Amino acid sequence: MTTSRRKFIKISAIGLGGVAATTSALSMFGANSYLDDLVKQNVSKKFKRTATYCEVCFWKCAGWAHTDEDGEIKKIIGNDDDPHCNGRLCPRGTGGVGMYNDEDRLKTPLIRTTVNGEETFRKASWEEALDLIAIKFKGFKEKHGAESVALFKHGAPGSHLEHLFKAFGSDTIAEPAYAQCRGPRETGFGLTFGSWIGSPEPTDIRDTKCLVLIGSHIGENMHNSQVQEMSDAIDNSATIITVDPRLSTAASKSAHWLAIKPATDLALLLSWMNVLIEEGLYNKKYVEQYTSGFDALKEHVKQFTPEWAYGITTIKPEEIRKTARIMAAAAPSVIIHPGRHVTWYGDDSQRGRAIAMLNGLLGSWGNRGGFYFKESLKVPKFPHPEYPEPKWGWKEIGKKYPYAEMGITTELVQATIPSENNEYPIKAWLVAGTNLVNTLPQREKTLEAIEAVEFMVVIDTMPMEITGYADVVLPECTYLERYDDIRSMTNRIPSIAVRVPVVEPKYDSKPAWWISKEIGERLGLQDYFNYNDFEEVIEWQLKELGTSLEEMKKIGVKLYDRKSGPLFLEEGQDYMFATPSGKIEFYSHQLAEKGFDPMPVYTAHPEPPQGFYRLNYGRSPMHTFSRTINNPNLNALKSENTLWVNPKVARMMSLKTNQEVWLKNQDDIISTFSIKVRVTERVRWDSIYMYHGFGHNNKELTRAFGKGISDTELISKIAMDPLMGGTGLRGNFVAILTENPHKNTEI
Ligand SMILES: Nc1nc2c(c(=O)[nH]1)N[C@H]1C(S)=C(S)[C@@H](COP(=O)(O)OP(=O)(O)OC[C@H]3O[C@@H](n4cnc5c(=O)[nH]c(N)nc54)[C@H](O)[C@@H]3O)O[C@H]1N2
Ligand SMILES: Nc1nc2c(c(=O)[nH]1)N[C@H]1C(S)=C(S)[C@@H](COP(=O)(O)OP(=O)(O)OC[C@H]3O[C@@H](n4cnc5c(=O)[nH]c(N)nc54)[C@H](O)[C@@H]3O)O[C@H]1N2
Ligand code: SF4
Ligand SMILES: [Mo]
Repeated sequence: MTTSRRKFIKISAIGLGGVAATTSALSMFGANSYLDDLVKQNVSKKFKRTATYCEVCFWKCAGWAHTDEDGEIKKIIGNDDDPHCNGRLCPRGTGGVGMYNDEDRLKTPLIRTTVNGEETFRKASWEEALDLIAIKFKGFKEKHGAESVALFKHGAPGSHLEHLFKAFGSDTIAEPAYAQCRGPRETGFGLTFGSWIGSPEPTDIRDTKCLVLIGSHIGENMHNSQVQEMSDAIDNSATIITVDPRLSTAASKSAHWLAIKPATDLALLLSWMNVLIEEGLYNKKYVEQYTSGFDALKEHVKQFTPEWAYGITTIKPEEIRKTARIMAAAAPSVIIHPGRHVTWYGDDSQRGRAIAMLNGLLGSWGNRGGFYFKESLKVPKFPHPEYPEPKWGWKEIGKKYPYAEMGITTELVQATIPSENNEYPIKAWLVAGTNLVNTLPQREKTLEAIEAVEFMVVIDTMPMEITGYADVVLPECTYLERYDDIRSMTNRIPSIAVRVPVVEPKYDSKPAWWISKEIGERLGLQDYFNYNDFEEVIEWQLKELGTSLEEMKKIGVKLYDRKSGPLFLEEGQDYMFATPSGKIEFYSHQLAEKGFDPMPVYTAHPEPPQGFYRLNYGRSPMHTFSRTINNPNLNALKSENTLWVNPKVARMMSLKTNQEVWLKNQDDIISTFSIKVRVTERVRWDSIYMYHGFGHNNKELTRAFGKGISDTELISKIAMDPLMGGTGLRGNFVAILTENPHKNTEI
C-alpha cells in the first residue's frame, strides 16, 4: 500500500461497541425446498409481514419480512407472485437479516480529524456532517464547477444520490456494474441486435432445448429465477453445454463440458460459426429475413475451422462439431448465454458480439426457448424542476471509448489523479454502496486517487475498506429499515415491487433518500426534494400506476399486462431491429467506420510465464462480492475462500489440501493474507481459482478480517476494451508461496 496523506482509519480506535446477535445457520438454505416448506409452515399468523425486495444482490427478489410481537425480524421469504424469485429466495437473500443484525455496522456519522498528530475519526451529529458536506460541495462548485464532484455508486442508494448530483449539476457518475461487469456484452449485443441485454437477462431458459454457458457459472452465480429456470430446463431434458476451464457447478450438470484453455473463447465461437455455415446448419429462413451481412460473415469464418480452433482452445475438432450440431438441432430454442461479468481479456465486446452473432445464426432472438422480447413498466418521475446541463461529465471523461454508454469507474479514478493534461479534473468523491478498494482493479491507482482527492464522503452500512479512507462517513440503514424506489425491471411481463421499512433504523443510521434530500436542501436544491418523506413519492407514483401504497403493502408485487406486443416473433412477421440497417448485423459498418474489426477476430492473449498460474476467480454461492463476508448468517456458511489447485501442480509443489499458502503476482505484489489449498481436478493445471470478495483487511469486520485472499489485490494488470472501456481482469498470473512472506512484518 502507498503511504497516504489520507490514512486509513480504524473505526474501533474510537471505541464503538455493539451487541452480538446470533442466527441459526441451518435456517439459511432458502433454496432447499424441504426447508422452504418448513419455513412457510412456521410462519404463524401472529407474525406481521412487510413487503420488501432484497438488496443482497441486484436480482432484487421481492419478499416478505416477518416480525414477531416484539418487532424482531424472524424470517424473510420470497413473494410467490414475483417473477424474479417465484416465492423462493436464495441462501443469501434468506440470510439478508444478517445485514441488519451485524453488530459491526456503522452506527453514527464520523468525521476525520487529527488528534496528537494521528488521523482518526470522531463521532459527529448528522447536522454537523451534512453541513460540512454542503459547505465543501458549494466550495468545489464555486471554484471548479459542480462537475468536479464525482459520484461512485451501486445498488439502491445510487438512484437517490444520482438525483441529488444531477440537481447539483454533476453528471460525473460511474458504477462498477458497467466497466467491471456487464458493459462489454451490452455493447456486443447492442451492435448486433440493437438492444441491450439488461437485467434480468431476457433468456427463456425454462423452455430452452439447449443452453450454452460461456463461463457463466449459474448455480454459483446465484441469480435466483435464472438458477430455477436452469434447474427446470435440466428436468425437461434440455442439453446444457458449458465452456469453462474449471468444472463449475453448471459444468458438472452439463452433458458437454468443454474445458477450454483460458482466454481463447473467441476462437471457439468463430469455429462454431464456421461449422454452422459450412455444414448448412444455420437457421436459413431466419437469417434471410432478419439479418444483414451474412455473405461477409460466411467468407470471414471460412478460415476458422475446428482444426484451427483445436490448436488454440485445446477442444477437439469432433467435440466442436458435435456441440455445434446439437445447438443447430435445438434451434431456435437455443441460448448462447450472453454472460454477465464479462470483463475478462479486453476483447470482451467483440466476444459479446460473437455470442450475439451465433445466436443470430441460430435464430434464437425472439423465439421460444431463446430470447424473449422483454418489457417493463415506466415509473413516472416525481415532479421536479429540470436538471441543469453540466459542461462535462462521465461521457467526456470516457470519450476515448466511443461505445461507452455509462461512466467508466477507472477513467474517473484516472481523472482524479492530478496530471498536466487532465481536461476534467475531479476534486471530490461521494461513494455510496460500492467498496471501490475491493472492487476496482489496480488498487494502487485507486489509492493514489484517494490520496489526491480533496474531499471524500462514503455512505455505507458497514465499515468496509473504502470507509477507512473517507473524510466523512455516513451510516446508511439497511434495506430492511427503509423505503426505496419502486422496483420496476424488465421481464416476460411487467411488474412492480415495493420496499417498505420492516423495522426502525438501528443506531443512528438513515436512508439514502433522506441523506440526499438533506444535502440537497443545504445546497439550495429544495425544489428537487418537494416532499417530507419518501413515502409520499412512492404513494404518488403508485397512484399514477393505478394502485396505492395500501394495496402494495398487502401484495408486495403487482403484475401488469404486456403492452409492447407478443413475447416472441410470430411466423414470418416483419421486425425492425434498432440497428442502423433495421436487421441483425453480422457485418458492422459502424465498427468498420470507426476503425474497429467489423466482425470479431481472434487475437492471442499473454500466457503465464514459467512458475506462474492464471488467476481465475468467480462467485461463492453463499456470498455477494465483499459485502456479505461479515454477515453473521452467511459467514457461518462460508467464512473464507480456498485456492483451487490442480493435483499435477500440487504434486510438483508438494502441496496438500488445507495447507496455508500466499500468492505473488507478475508485478511482485504479494497477498496480504494466506489462503488454504484445495487440491482438485476441477481446475486446469495452468490456472488457480478462488472466490472473489474475501481477504478483507479492515479489522472492524470482526468475522471477515484476514480470512482468505482478495483477488482484487492481485489484479494489478488490466486489458482495456477499446470499444467501451471495460477493464479485462483475467490476465494476471500468480506464483504460489509456501513460506510466509510477512514473517517479520505486522499486518
Ligand atoms: N452467489 C453470487 N451470485 C452472484 C453474484 C455474487 O456476488 N454472488 N454476483 C452477481 C453479479 S453482479 C454478476 S456480474 C454475476 C457474474 O456471474 P458470471 O457472469 O457467471 O461470472 P463470471 O465471473 O463471468 O464467470 C465465472 C466463471 O468463468 C470461468 N472462466 C474463467 N476464465 C474463463 C475463460 O477464459 N473462458 C471461459 N469460458 N470461462 C472462464 C470461471 O472458471 C468461472 O466458472 O454473478 C451474479 N450472481
Ligand atoms: N477482483 C474482482 N473485482 C470485481 C469483480 C470480481 O469478480 N473480481 N466483480 C465485478 C462485478 S461483476 C461487480 S458488479 C462489482 C461489484 O462491486 P461492489 O458493488 O462495489 O461490491 P461490494 O464489494 O460488495 O461493495 C458493496 C458495498 O456496498 C455496501 N452496501 C451494501 N448494502 C448497502 C446499502 O444498502 N447501502 C449502502 N449505502 N451501502 C451498502 C457494502 O457494505 C459494500 O461496501 O465488482 C466488480 N469487481
Ligand atoms: S438472488 Fe438472492 S441475494 Fe439476489 S436478490 Fe434474489 S434472494 Fe437476494
Ligand atoms: Mo456484476
